[in-house]
Amino acid sequence: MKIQVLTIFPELFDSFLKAPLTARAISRGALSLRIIDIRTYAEGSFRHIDDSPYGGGAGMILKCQPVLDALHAAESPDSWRILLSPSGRPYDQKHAHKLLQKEDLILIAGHYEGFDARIEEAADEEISTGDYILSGGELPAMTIMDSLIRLLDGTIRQESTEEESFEDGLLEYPQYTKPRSYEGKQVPEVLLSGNHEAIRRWKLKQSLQRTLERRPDLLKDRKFTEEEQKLMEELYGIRDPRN
Ligand code: 9D3
Repeated sequence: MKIQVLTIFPELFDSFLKAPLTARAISRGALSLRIIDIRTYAEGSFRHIDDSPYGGGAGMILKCQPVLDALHAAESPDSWRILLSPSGRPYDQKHAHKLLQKEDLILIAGHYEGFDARIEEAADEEISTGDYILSGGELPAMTIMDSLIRLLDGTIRQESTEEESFEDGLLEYPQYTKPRSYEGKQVPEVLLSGNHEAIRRWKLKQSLQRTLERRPDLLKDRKFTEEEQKLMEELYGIRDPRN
């Protein structure tokens, strides 16, 4: 997979490029990553990348010329262009799997400001990483890249993707390691029992309980198995405690 990032703060990506996950994917040849400084495309003696908005309003707007020139220099016929924007579609794990199918991604990050709307038209989609205001699209770009790179074959053990939170629609069960007792708090007895079937049921029950109590929104369209319904009956006295 090839990823190119257009940004006016390329230095913000320095530590991301050095991070073990990223460095390993690049050296394996699974990833090519290029950080492009939009400012190098700015024209005119003042090299302006932004300007005030037509019609008035606070703040500055990223200009078409430097961003679209940088984009056109980076793009190929099979590029998928993503604009990072607080007005974009909220990102999730399902979306990560969709993007993993693309061979050539271009991520466009703004900073402090909005984009000229004609830049939005040049993108294939707009993505937000969540409902909070950041100072720019750089951390969202790194968030998306991190989620993709860890899914690239070989960077992590296959089994850990499958068991993971979100992949089966439930939050993770609580986990413990040594010691068995810490400040008077004990590791649940079942985990020490060696009874693999009992342990599997306990983990599933914990996952169900946590999801129902913390993130009921994740369960909106989920179907429950017979076993899950039985476990929820043990927990709440009913087989489907939603709503
Ligand atoms: C005054 C209106 N603001 C939008 C709510 C303007 C604005 C604020 C902050 C425009 C851009 C930004 C910087 N944020 C991003 O570029 C951004 C972002 C975010 O702030 N939150 C979650 N996801 C993203 S993706 C890009």
